[in-house]
Amino acid sequence: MSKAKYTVTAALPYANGPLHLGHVAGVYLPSDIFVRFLRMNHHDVAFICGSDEHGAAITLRAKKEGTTPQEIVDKYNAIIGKAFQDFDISFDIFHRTSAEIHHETAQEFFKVLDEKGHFTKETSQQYFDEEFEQFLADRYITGTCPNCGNENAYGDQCENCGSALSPTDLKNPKSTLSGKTPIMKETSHWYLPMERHEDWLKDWIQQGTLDGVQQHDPKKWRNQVVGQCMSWIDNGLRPRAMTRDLDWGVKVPVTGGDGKVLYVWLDAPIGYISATKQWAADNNKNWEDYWTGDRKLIHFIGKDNIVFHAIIFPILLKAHEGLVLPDNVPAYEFLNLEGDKFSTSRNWAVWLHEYIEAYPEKIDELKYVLTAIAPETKDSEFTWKEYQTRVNSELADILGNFVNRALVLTNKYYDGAVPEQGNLTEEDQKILDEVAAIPQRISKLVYDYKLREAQAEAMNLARLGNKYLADTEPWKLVKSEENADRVQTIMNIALQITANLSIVLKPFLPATASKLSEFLNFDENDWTQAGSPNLLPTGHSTNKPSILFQKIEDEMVEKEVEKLNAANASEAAANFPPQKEETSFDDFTKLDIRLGKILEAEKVKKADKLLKLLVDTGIDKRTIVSGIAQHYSPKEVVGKTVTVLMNLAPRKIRGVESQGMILMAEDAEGNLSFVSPEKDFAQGGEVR
Ligand code: B3M
Ligand code: ZN
Repeated sequence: MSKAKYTVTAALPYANGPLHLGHVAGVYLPSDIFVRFLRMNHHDVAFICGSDEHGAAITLRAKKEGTTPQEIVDKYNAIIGKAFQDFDISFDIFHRTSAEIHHETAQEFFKVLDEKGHFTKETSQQYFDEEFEQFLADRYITGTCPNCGNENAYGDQCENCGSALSPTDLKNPKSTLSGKTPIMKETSHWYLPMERHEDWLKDWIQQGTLDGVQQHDPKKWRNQVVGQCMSWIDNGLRPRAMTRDLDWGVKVPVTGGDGKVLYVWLDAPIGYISATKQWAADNNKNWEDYWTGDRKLIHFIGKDNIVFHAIIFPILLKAHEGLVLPDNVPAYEFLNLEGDKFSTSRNWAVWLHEYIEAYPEKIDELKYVLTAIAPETKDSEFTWKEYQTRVNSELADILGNFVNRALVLTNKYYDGAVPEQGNLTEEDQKILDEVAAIPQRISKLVYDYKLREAQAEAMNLARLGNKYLADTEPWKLVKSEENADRVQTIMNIALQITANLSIVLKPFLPATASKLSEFLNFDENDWTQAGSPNLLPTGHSTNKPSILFQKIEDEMVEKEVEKLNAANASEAAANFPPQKEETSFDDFTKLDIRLGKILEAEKVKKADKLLKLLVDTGIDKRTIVSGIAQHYSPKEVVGKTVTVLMNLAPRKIRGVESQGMILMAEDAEGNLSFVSPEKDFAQGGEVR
């Protein structure tokens, strides 16, 4: 039976910042392990990635840094591309969506769908930022997620609960350009009427069939992928705008498209195809071999990309006709860091390029730990302490220790030559049976995308060898001549285990596997050779080993944790004023702070920042003027319970006498929030 052919994609990282360990653990490392394994098993495979260079994430970063989107994407495409290279992620191509071949491919794709009538042209009211004179979509608008209450949800998705949203779904929408509440304005766009595809999608997701013909095995899809897709479908698919009023992106290639670009989630997945085209052109191949016919398309992604890869892109691929649909979408949950979420804005991250710069000799140590804790089915946690524990007590004490013993003793007893494998005891045979079984267990786990368990299985081979030497103690037996044959057999088996490790570790720890090959003078890339009891013939010469893994000292852990806290603190300090001078408790008791309820609200004439509020304080109803009009509309605040500084001297503001102050909280981005009790207290309650 000919081997299945694969096209494996890894989510295109936005070129608006560096990669952190969360990105690596949840997409790029697992996809690399999977592809390395496929290559060792003689599958025809293309491994595709590149940077995602359009969308609001890029233009907002450019605005923040006072530069152009092109400069931003050039900078981060280079940083990310180099980090992947230095971390030995073996893409066949790392491309980019600002490349001309991508614009051409995406425009051609759009025209095919448009000519086939898969879009509808709709005119609608969209949010518009009057100050910036720009329509707001996707990440240009934030607000409260209707599903989970996350107040920083984006106009196209909530990264907290993974929901795909439309801007009008958001509560308290705010422009990320001006910070103001946007107005609604008419515009027209091309929509993908996804509801038309509901029937076939349901069968395809749940049964893996198209028109009754089996396409893929849905049992191999992760529950959270099927679950999220089915809840999206059950909530009713709706038309989704596939174009935007923006100037940075792939221009809409049909009449009426002036000033409009393709929606980034239409454009970016087509980046997989354009990258394949570029790679095929560079390597004298036909790109269509990788996107048509009998080919398994696998999308490695994070869970916040599920609906874009398992619903929207499949609809587009099917509508285009002639292209394969995904065979699997292994989506990863989130990796957290030292008890908190990774956060670029709070600088709570371990950046991949910084790790590589600091520890160029510890690439496999990080690969091992990230695979061992990979968030395959639930969120997981990276801590520097666990990194140290796993490197020291698993890599060094088990794998490193075993390999070192096997080779040092071979060099000591036999001058590096593989001794003869004599008569086998029952225990020996059990060991060799296990040596034969482990590679098969690894294979099944990898084909089922269970890479965390697969790596653990590979480590079990090292455990097996370590225990075998500890139990047989050849260093004791060798003391008497009568045991010479027995010691030869033990050492031969230990070396066969080491040779098998040099094969089964290759997908997970390629640098370590190479070192083993060097020690053994043996380099086998054919997975089917793994499991053999005779990889090294008698007399084969081996080399003296070096230490595979240096132990991680406490100082490194302390340094990294301090660096993390310092970066977070400096980020916070950079965003917040320093503490004011000390005050006394007596001074504090002079402040009369109580809960109030806003009864009425109106804008103050000729003052775009002020609201005039009527507040019930429990002891009276008073007028208070508050500078929140750019953050809240009058109707949004009526009925809210707020915290009031009561005994502030009355002040006339724009002709209105204000008796007190409403206390507000402000975050690093300048967003405001009322300071309200977490319990539903009535007005009048004292705050102290
Ligand atoms: N650029 C990654 C993200 O959402 C997004 C993936 C595109 S894959 C076509 O963080
Ligand atoms: Zn949400």
